[in-house]
Amino acid sequence: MGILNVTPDSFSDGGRFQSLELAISRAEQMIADGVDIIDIGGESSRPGVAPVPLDEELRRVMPALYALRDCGKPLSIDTYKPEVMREALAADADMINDINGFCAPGALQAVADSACGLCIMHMQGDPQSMQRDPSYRDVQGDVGAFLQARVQAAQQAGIGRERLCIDPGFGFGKTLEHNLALLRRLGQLQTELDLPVLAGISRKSMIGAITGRPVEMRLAGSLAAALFAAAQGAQILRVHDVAETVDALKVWTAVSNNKE
Ligand code: 7PJ
Repeated sequence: MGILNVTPDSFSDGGRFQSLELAISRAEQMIADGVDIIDIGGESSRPGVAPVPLDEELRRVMPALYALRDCGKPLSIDTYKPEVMREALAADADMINDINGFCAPGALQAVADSACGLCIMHMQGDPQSMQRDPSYRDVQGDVGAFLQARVQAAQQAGIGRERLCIDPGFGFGKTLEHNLALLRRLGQLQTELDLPVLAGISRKSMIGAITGRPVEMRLAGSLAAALFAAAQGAQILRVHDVAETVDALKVWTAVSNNKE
């Protein structure tokens, strides 16, 4: 899954048309690089960042969705707002990726009547405050129990399990130790919930904390984490660097599939 940010703070020179043009050319490059799913996000969920109003999120996301919907790749929309989900699904989005685990009132109803895929992610708190003092009784158990409950809620809303994937939400209300514990036992989460797992670790602060690198120098660390997640059974990797991740996965797959 390739990350396509359509947030002004990810474009240095402003301008809506320029942002859209840049987003489209980034998407085209990701397709050339072998991406399987494009994840379009109009709200930065970096720790401490203020929420984006609904109309502004729609103004960012919808033009990109319309421009890319015939690109031949499934399009995912990274949002926790039911109104954005509804608009995106009316415009044929294939998947909704909700960092808030479809907890907002009306979120499950917004997706229930379509056939879209869902990514249910765990977050403790909200993006503005989540990194202040994250704490768990047992991080693996707490995250697993939350995801299990949301899977049940989705099924009760009439959403079939075949539409779901789960994500422990690396960096969303987690210390480095929490993130490492979750990554180490990602395979266990997958086995316990028996659903495909999505892992989003690319360039995150946990990579920075381990390597001491700023965000633009976290590729090698991100690749190591991506391969570890894949080895634990993660089926979807949400990444910025598609070409490099595809190469890394090709090599890892060739070696691991060749068991004589
Ligand atoms: C994630 C996400 C993630 C899912 C973001 C960033 C922050 N969606 N959206 N999983 N992260 N499913 O990319 O650094 O980890 S935004």
